[in-house]
Amino acid sequence: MQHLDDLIREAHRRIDTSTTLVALNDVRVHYLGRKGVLTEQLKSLGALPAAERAGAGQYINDAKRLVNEALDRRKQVLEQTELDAKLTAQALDITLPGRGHEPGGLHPVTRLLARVQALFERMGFRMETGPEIEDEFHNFDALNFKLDHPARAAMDTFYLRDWPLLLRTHTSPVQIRAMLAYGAPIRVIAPGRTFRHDSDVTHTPMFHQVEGLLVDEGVSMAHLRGTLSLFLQHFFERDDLQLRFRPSYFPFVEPGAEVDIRCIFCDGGGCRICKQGGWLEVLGCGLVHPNVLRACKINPERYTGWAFGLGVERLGMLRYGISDMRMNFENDIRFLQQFR
Ligand code: 2U9
Repeated sequence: MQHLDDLIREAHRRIDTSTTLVALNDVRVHYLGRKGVLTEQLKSLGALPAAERAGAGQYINDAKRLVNEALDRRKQVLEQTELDAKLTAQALDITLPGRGHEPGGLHPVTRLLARVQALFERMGFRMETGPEIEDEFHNFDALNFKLDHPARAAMDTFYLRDWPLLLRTHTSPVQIRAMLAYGAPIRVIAPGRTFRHDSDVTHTPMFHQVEGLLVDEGVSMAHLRGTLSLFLQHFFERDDLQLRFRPSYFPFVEPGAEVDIRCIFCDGGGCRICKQGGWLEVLGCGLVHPNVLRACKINPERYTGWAFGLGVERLGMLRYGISDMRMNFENDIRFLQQFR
């Protein structure tokens, strides 16, 4: 009995000093398992004289019950401790706001196109589109390009294997098709993708243009200037915007001009953007060449017309300060996020 009391005391001490559930289970197996110390004690009862057997059995069973209860209590404590540790380690602040979803946005080129289109549609221009794969007639011949004009050379134009097909180098063939389809008078804008064999900070092999065309009786350079002036004032949101027409050459117009605006960054004082010149080139234009009208079955003795062409990415450079044209087409989310 003395031996048993020592065993029980030792069991309680080991239970109370167990610090993990695994260690506690080892203690349970050691005392109460199939070959456990207390279990063996019960088995050895048979060796006792019959008179002592019942009392000793009762004593051992009481001891087993007490040890069992002590094990259960300790188990609850350790389980709670382990749970507390786990909760602390995996602490979640459920009061924090969620990450949410970033709203998408329109690509800067899409925004600029929509803006230019909206302004011209308000002035009565109809939007026309056409194929990106064109032929030499609509892209060059009908636009008064001589056969040896340098822009036809393969270094500027992407020719397809199936001559005379090519990727259009401007949207002008759209207006050729429109004049052939509807005749004069006509008032259209042609937005879309164009392709040239060119790539650096201010050129990408694919870029967007908006071109405009107006043909009617008695149309002059004065109408052209008035229309472009109104458009540019609204586009740049400056009603005191100053324009400058410089003579220039394009085979499809005569006379041809390039249009500059007073630098919107320095108001003409001279800065990095206008290279100290005080002016920014924004588009090209002119009176439609009689040969072009003739190619479209319009009588140049009766009708005159004007046209303009602008590069959308170039307008983005001026309106949003995009310094490298290639950024428009890299799909870098840090670039695109700035146009939401
Ligand atoms: C037809 C007749 C005439 C369109 C024109 C320009 C001048 C011009 C450039 C602007 C920047 C091309 O994208 S860019 O490099 N365009 O300077 N475009 S007149 O004239 C036309 C178009 C169609 C039937």
